Amino acid sequence: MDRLLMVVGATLIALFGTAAARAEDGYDLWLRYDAPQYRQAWASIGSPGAVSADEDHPTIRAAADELTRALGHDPAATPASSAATILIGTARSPQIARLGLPLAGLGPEGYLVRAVTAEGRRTIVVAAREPVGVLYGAFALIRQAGQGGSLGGLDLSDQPRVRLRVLDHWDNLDRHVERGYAGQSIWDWWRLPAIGDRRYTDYARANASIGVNGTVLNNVNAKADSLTAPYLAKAAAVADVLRPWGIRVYLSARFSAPIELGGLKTADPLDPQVRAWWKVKADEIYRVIPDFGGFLVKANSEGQPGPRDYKRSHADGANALAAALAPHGGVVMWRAFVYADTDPDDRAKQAFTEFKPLDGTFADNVLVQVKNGPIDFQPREPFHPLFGAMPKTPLMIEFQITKEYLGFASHLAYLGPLFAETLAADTRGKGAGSTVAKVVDGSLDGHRLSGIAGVANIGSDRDWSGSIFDQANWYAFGRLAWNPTADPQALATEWTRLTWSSDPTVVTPVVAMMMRSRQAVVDYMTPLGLAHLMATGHHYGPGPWVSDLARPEWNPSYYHRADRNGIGFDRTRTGSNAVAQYAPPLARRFANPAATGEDLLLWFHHLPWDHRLAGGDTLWDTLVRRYDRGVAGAASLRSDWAALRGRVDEERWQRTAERLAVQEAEARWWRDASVAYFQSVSGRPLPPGSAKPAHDLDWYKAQLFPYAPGQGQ
Ligand code: BDP
Repeated sequence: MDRLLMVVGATLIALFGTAAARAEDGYDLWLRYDAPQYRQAWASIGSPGAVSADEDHPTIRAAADELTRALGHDPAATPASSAATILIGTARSPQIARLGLPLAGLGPEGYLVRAVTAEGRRTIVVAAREPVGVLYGAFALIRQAGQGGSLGGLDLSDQPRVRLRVLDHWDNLDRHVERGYAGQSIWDWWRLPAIGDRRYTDYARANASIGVNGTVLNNVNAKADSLTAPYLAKAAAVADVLRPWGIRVYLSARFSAPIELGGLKTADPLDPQVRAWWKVKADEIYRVIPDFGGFLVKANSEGQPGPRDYKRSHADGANALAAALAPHGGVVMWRAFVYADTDPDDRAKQAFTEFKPLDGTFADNVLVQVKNGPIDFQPREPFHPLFGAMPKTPLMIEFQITKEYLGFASHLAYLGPLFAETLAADTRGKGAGSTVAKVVDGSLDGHRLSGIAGVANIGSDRDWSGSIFDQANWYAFGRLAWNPTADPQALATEWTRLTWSSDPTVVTPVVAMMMRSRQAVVDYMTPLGLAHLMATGHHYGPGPWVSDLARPEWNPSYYHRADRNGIGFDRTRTGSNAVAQYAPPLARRFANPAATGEDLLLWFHHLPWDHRLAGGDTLWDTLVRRYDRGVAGAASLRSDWAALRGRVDEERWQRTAERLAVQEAEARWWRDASVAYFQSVSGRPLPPGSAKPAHDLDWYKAQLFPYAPGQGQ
């Protein structure tokens, strides 16, 4: 009998003893509270047995439950007694008030986390002015525990620099996600509102943990249906789940809804009936969603209706909706992503041309939402010239977290460096130091409203984002929205410890892979400042040869302008003069190829193939070598990952290895197809040591992918 028990015991140890090898499917994201470092961190402060809170508020309850879960306890069970405790609350809590903590200086979302001794007990106190600050403090404490190491002497305090930290879901009502590569929409509109999903809560937890406080539930290419009573009831059900986690719901509004839903003959924003319709609609929304955030609007862009249809300005349109929301405290996020095939001017200039003159004419509760670059979420773009040029208007920045143009969810491209590169760019709008980050957080021009939006990469896939590494882009987005000057490498390190392992032999190589991954993608897709060379429609794979589409600016040939003599888009005075949209010191820099820098060279300049770069090589040779460097980069990501087998759980290792193999193969495909095409134009030999493409150009042109995921509908 005893022997039998021993055998069973030994088997159990064999099965469960190797904690690192526990099967994981990525569902827990960066909130993996079973990871060994948590236990060590809690032990360092006496293994708190309970979370103590004496305020009855749903957000405080959410914070307490999350901490209880992170401590490894069952939130439903009676708290265990121990010598240590975690005390959470606002100044309205008598226990917190007694401690006399300096809470007054914190903003409404700020927090303070400290190790103290209260009533003779070791206590970690998580305190804030408002419940949502307590929630953020709880997650800061958990994040700290997840980094490994001791929590003794803890003293953390922080608050967000940006007010609206928003995910934009490009999710349709039939659950198709435009530019989504992680399954279907998590919003199951058909089953809502009666039938919920545990995922909604876990989505809220994940977002709260990184500070995201708003979500736009539906696609910017919006259907008016989402503003009908049944769909508002569905959105209200989601809002009810998200509310305790400090997250407000927003909706994309279709500008022509007064016609489609209201039966009006016009959607003219200055028409009194149209304005009355929006007011009644806003009142209806706030009856079911009392803390509704507001509208996101894509107007007169890529076929969407808008105020220009009635010869009104974008400000007229935005202000009409803003007037309806203002009595309820809602905002309008009005997108500046506009360009028209009827406008012969450089596409990169059109948003600036249209919006800059409107500066100062938007209502107080309007933010203009500007993509990070002047074209469209490319692997690398200069910052959008509207940043620094509209001081009287709060400008939100919009990033794309989903990787429409960076290899979908199968390529590793950590976007922290892309986001940070844009945010750190100096617009020179008000002299040196006028960074995009300061424009966006409102500090440069003293705006009360500020915001950052990211197009979500979240779907119904078990791992949420289509790959484990794509979770890092969601994470980095949230953390940079909280603090736009955060260091992307520090965020990669933090995420890696939470997601993969706190073992330095994992953290160091994984962070190194992440930090070079985006440049590798730039190199094998669009090196030296090239852009928009992907195939038509789905944007999957290379298509630099495409030049027969009806709208000129939909053709890759419009962007690269390669011919027998050279390559690149001349945006200097001899070309479109887009450089003049930047502040004078930058305009001068970008007008000069030697000062522009290689990363943006062909964005601003059309140069001969023989043009010599700083390193002494010709432009042609450098271009090919950049493509080669990109392929080598992808290959090294794969081999570095191979070396990590056994150091992280096998299931996630394997899933990641599969994707890195796809990335390497597709990097070669991109490189070979691009080199084959550009060589057919330049007529030049490949530089020594550079391999011939695997196929001829016609083979690459013949590759078609009608069923690639994520297409617009
Ligand atoms: C483009 C996408 C398209 C979006 C558009 C937008 O291809 O699906 O609708 O951006 O931002 O990059 O509105």
